Amino acid sequence: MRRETLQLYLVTDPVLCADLGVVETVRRAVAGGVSMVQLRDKQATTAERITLARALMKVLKGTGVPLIVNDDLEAAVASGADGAHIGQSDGSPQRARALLGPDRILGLSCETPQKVAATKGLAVDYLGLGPVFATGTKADHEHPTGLAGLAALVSCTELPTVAIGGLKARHVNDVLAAGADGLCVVSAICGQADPKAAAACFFPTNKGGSR
Ligand code: TZP
Ligand code: MG
Repeated sequence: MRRETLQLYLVTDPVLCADLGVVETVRRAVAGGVSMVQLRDKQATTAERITLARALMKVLKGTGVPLIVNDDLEAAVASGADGAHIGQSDGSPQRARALLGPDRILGLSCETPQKVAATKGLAVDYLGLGPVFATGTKADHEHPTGLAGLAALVSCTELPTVAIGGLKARHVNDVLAAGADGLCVVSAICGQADPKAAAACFFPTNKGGSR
């Protein structure tokens, strides 16, 4: 995948997005420059994820922004989404690749240099690295890496990488300087009164919406 696609990666949270809804939040955030979207809903059923993923695909059509489904390979394939993202306890990347087929995007979360190094040779398209900072958005997150820890993780791979965890627009320069290709955010956009403006704060020179 193109590294630029990871520049501003929005992960949706149905609770934080309750006011506007996930679909409208995504529509506005993409207009503000979001370059990739992940549907993440831990409580939903596969059927519900398929329905929501299809609605998101409609909103993303023609934008060039890929839709990734978190931790539900069946929903990713059935909805026609562009890919799936898995964590370290969501089954093996080999199994995920087999279910997704060769063309869909597969992302994997890695929290330690050992886990990053272990991706060598795997058919994974990008790595999600972190959490960089502590965050209330994910209750059970691993110990934060900090920016130096992020740089250490990036140095263990040649794959495209995106940083996650407590990231705000003020962290863009530091995260890119650490070597990551982009920033993955939840609460910096989900639940904000103006998701388009919130997204546009990250890379103000991007037009958004026409990728
Ligand atoms: N994985 C590691 S941290 C995190 C996930 C899904 C949540 C990040 O949320 P926020 O609100 O951008 O800190
Ligand atoms: Mg997971």
